[in-house]
Amino acid sequence: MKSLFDPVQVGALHLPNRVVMAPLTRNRAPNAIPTPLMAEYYAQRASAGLLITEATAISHQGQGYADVPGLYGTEQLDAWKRVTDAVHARHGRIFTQLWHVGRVSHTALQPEGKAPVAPSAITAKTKTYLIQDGVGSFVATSEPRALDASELPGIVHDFRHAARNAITTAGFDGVEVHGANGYLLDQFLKTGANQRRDDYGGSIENRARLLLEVMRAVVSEVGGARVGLRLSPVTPANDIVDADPQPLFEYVVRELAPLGLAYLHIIEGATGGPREVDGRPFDYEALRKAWRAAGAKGAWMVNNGYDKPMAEHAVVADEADLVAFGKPYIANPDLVERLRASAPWNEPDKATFYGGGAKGYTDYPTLK
Ligand code: 8OZ
Repeated sequence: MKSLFDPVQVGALHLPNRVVMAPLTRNRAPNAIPTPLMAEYYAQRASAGLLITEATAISHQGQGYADVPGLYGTEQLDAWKRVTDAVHARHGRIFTQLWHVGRVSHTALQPEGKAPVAPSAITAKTKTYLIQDGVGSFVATSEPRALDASELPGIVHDFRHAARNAITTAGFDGVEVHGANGYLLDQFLKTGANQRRDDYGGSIENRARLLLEVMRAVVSEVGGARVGLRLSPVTPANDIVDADPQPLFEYVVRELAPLGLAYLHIIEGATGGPREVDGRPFDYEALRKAWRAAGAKGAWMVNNGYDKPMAEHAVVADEADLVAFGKPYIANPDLVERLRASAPWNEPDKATFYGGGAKGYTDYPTLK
C-alpha cells in the first residue's frame, strides 16, 4: 500500500516523501530582495518532499503587492541563491513559483506608476497589500489597461528568462508557473476577466493560448522535468470566474500532456477556503483522467484544506501523488515529522501572515 511517506520520482527529482510545502505569500522581502531570514524560514522546512516558494514576480510589471520577492534583478537572484543554498545544505529540494499578477496590482507598485496590465480593462474587485511608512494596509486594486497582443511575446519572454535564471543563477531545482488564483494567466483563461476579440480571447483555445505559450517556452528553456504548473479551476480568489470551467481545464491539461511536466498542482475549491464553491461544481477526477488519457506521466499534486486522514486517503486511493499543505506549513516547520507521528499541529497566527519579521515566521516550535 502506498503511503504519504514513500519516496517518489517527480520529474528530475527524487523526493523522500509526498508532502509538499505550498507557495505562501509572506511579504518579507523589502525591495523585492529575499533576506537571510527567508533563507532560515525555508531551511527550517527542508524535510518536506518539495518546497515551493512564495509567488515571485518575473518582472516589475508582474508585481502586485508590497515586499514580495522578484526574480528579474541580479540582486534578487543572488539573494535567492543564499536561500537555495540553505535549503540544499539541509538536503531539501526547492522550486520557485513564477508570478505575473496582471490586474491584481496597484499603480504604486508598477513601473513609472502606470496602470497594471490585464487581458481586458476590467478592474478586479479585490484588494492588494501596500506598506507605506512601515505600516501595511489592504487597498483596492487599480483599474488595469488591456494588453496589446504585440506585448504578449514580451511576457512569455519574461517567464522564460525568469525560469532560466531561477535554475542557473538562483540555484532552484525547478519552477512552478503560477496559473492560479486570478492572476495574469488565470485572467486570460477565464471569461470573467477576458473579453478580448483577438486570438487571445473568446474560444477556449484562444483563452488558453497565453498560458500554453508560456508553458511551452518555459519547458523549452529548462526541460519539462523541472517544471510544474498551479491551476485553480473554480476559485473565486481575486474576483475571478469562468462561465464553464470543466471543458476549459480539460482542454488545458490535454494540451499540456506532451510537455512532460514534473507535476500539475490543483487547488480544489476556493483557495485557502471551502473545498466546494457554491454554484461552481467541478470534477477533479475527470480532470486528472483527461491528463492521463492524453499521455501525461507527471505527478498529480492536490491542495486545499488537507489534514492527515484526507492526505493519506488521497495517496492510498491513488487520487494524488503529492499533497501540498499551505497554512499548516506556516506554523509547523516539521510538518512531515508531525504527520508521521500523528502529532498535533501548531495553529498559525493570522496577524503575522503578511509582513513583519521573525515573529510568526521563523519562531514556530518543532516537536523536539
Ligand atoms: C495571499 C496574499 C497575496 C498573494 C496567491 C500569491 O493567492 C498569492 C497570494 C496569497 O496565489
